Amino acid sequence: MSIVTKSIVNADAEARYLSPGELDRIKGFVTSGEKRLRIAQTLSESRERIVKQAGDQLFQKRPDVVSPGGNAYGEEMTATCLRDLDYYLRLVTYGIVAGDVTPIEEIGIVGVREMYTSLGTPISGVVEGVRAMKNVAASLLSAEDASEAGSYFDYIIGAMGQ
Ligand SMILES: CCC1=C(C)/C(=C/C2=NC(=C\c3[nH]c(/C=C4\NC(=O)[C@H](C)[C@H]4CC)c(C)c3CCC(=O)O)/C(CCC(=O)O)=C2C)NC1=O
Repeated sequence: MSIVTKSIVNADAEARYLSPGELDRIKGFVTSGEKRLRIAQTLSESRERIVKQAGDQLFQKRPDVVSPGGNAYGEEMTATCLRDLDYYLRLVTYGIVAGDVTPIEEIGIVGVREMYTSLGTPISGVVEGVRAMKNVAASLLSAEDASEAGSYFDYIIGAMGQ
């Protein structure tokens, strides 16, 4: 839910007008809108490059995951691994557009440890891949935009790293 919808739901539950604080937060959301959309657009357009380069960096750092016995060993499993990175990049663009990590949390964080554990996927490897995507994304953005985008990647890294 965006900050706009959330604020309206909260205010209406108490049959009151939006508070100055709520209006202020909505103003921040609207003011940063152009920047957030610009970032989401760049990341969406560059998704193949970001995923490919991040994958290369991940497999260089963690050759174990693509070696015999590794969870991403073999063409099909490697492709599934890269697909997961693409999923997380997509969720990052949702978060950036919403100005809120809730979509990332609901779609990609809740239950993720249990899921990866049951698949035998090393979560540290997924975190490494997300970190690599953050760096590749940063190289395509201005410093200011990279910092904004970075906070969403950091959210995933922090939430998975617990
Ligand atoms: C959008 C929300 C969402 C997520 C996050 C998601 C993840 C997800 N990753 C999966 C598998 C997988 N995920 C990986 C990923 C990796 N293995 C490694 O060693 C690397 C560290 C890592 C890549 C970075 C692999 C290799 C599999 C296949 C595992 C298997 O089939 O044994 C599966 C099992 C079903 C399938 O193969 O599609 C799910 C559900 N699905 C979703 O709908």
